[in-house]
Amino acid sequence: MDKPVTELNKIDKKAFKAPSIHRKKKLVLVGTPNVGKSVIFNLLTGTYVTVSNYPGTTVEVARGTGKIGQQVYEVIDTPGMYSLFPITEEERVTRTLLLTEKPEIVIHVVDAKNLERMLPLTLQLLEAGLPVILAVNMMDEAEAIGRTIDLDALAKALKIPVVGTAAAQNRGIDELKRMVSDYVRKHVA
Ligand SMILES: Nc1nc2c(ncn2[C@@H]2O[C@H](COP(=O)(O)OP(=O)(O)O)[C@@H](O)[C@H]2O)c(=O)[nH]1
Ligand SMILES: [Mg+2]
Repeated sequence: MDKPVTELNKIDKKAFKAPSIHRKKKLVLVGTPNVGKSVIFNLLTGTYVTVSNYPGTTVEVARGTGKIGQQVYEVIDTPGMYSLFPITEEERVTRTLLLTEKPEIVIHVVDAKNLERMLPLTLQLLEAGLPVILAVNMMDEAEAIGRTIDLDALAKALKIPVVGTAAAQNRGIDELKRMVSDYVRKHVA
């Protein structure tokens, strides 16, 4: 009569002691509207994506799963935000999500054409202690208007990984993935 109970205990303990490598890490995409977050989200995730209202709100958050290197991630696409100090419901949701879900990686996606207007949010995210990688997207459009961006200088100044991407052309995405893997290997146990 004792035996089944013991077996059950064993199973439960095993479930709770699953090694952390099998736990999905979280990767959150943030940035202002129309910078390419959802295009990057689609490139990072597979076909199984769920879109649901954030609890208690009408704000939609998309979640998918993607493998980067050897690690499986829950990838979360957030509504646009201009500031970590929320004015809109979308911003409030994104702020709450960032602070409660404790992602291992936050990718701040910015538009290379309007870089200087978007960097204040990068600084806010860093000040909040979030693990930020900067994806300078729309590099194709920046190049088309003759803008060059010194990504290395930016990375040195911000002391975070910075990658140039043109997501709509699938450019820079492999490098972005490599940076995510490197970051997680270095910073996350
Ligand atoms: N030229 C160019 N267009 C892009 C790039 N990335 C995204 N887009 C386009 O920009 C628009 C907004 O992208 P979306 O991913 O919906 O932005 P989100 O609002 O940040 O999620 C779409 O029409 C995309 O096809 C890029 O790197 N280059
Ligand atoms: Mg979007």
